[in-house]
Amino acid sequence: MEEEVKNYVDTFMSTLIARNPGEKEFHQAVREVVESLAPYIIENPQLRKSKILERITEPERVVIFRVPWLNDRGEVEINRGYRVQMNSAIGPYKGGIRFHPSVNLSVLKFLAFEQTFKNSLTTLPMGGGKGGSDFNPKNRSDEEVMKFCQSFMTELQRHIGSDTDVPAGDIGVGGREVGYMYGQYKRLRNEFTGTLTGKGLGWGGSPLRPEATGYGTCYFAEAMLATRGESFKDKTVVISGSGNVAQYAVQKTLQLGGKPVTLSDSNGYIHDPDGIDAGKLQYVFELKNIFRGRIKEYVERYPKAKYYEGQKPWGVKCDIALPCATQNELDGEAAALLVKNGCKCVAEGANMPSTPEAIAVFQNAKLLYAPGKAANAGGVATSGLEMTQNSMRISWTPEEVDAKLHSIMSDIHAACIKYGTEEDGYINYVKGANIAGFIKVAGAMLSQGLV
Ligand code: NDP
Ligand code: 2IT
Repeated sequence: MEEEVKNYVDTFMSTLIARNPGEKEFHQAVREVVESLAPYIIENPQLRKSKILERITEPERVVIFRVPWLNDRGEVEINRGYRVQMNSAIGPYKGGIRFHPSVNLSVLKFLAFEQTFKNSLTTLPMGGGKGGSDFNPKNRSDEEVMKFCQSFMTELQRHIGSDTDVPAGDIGVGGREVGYMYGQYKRLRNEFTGTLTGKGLGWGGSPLRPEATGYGTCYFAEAMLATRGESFKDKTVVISGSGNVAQYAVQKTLQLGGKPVTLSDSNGYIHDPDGIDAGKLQYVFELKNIFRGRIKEYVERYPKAKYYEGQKPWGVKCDIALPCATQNELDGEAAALLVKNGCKCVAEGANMPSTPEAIAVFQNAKLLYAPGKAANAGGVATSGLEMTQNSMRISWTPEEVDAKLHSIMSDIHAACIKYGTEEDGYINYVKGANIAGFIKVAGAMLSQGLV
């Protein structure tokens, strides 16, 4: 069987790589899923004959477009816009928009692929999609960001809609960008519908959508820790990133009694041995969301903390690690350091932050390790709740949304246990999430015929 699985994976991957040359992030995301699913596919000839895995790795549609705009100096700038509509078997395409210079087709295909499984895990009816641009919003004025968002949406609006494809935020896209894009969408289409999520509270947004990814990641980690009779209480928590997901991961860590000690950005990390408490977090909210500053400024305000230029926080001794910045930010060496320093639990707030080598280190050490598609699904789940509220034209209270978010994260955790528990009792969350996410999408694809 082992030999058959290996052959299946090798053959599948060499065909996929030949069809999608150079797309290394996409290859990485697919390989992880195919390695989990191969035994299941081999046991189910119907899935193999229907080529479900070959179909699920081929986007239903990819749109690539020119985004021309004028900067504040009156110069013409050209960016490239994308929307990858990966899979609509169980609902309209759903997934964020990323604005970052590193955005390319490979990155967006990996994200849209992961999103398909993640959205299926939420139990809500959402297909998988992802979009974005190589536009860099850093050091741009509000006017420039608005002009870019308007030009981007002028093309994107043809391809999306509340029952077709519902974008949201991701790296570089928060409330400000969603606002500008929604305004332009509404103007061009003359309709006020739930076509984007992450909207402002006063105009169709859901309570707790900004908090949802970070909170959900902590709820998931809490459930993981509970399988070993542990909790966040008095645990030291290392967090990377300092954007939306990281900020609310800090907040929920504090509420659960943990001690967050790090934050980072692409330039370096800060370590605050006394802990980032609620007052310091308030400073971070303002620094990042209002002044759009850099995390190194934290040490000017709190001199007992230290800033480490050009480094990542994984060498800081901790009990729990929550990577909340970006893909491949935690490699095999970093994973080995975390294990050596006694870390017990890693839950991914970001998408694919751990390299395959890092995942192998965690799993060999029998650490509690959960991939982003399970642990960070609270963000898109709450987007799904925003879609429901928009369709019903009502608003739930923060307490109602929080209760639903909590219960969705518990259900995802239970699904991982069901499909991921190994013979020795170790919960392989990667396998659990991949199989549980796949079963629902594959079943829908089989029912809907060859489309
Ligand atoms: P933000 O743009 O709010 O913050 C991103 C953070 O990550 C910043 O601190 C940024 O630092 C850092 N970062 C980005 N790119 C890099 C890089 N190449 N190297 C090092 N650091 C980097 O984004 P979010 O917090 O929304 O997203 C963070 C992660 O969470 C992403 O992987 C995203 O896909 C994932 N995610 C987000 C969800 C959401 O609802 N927003 C939902 C589920 C997952 P810098 O300022 O230097 O760029
Ligand atoms: O990666 C993700 O799940 C997101 N960026 C959120 C997507 C969404 O539609 O809310």
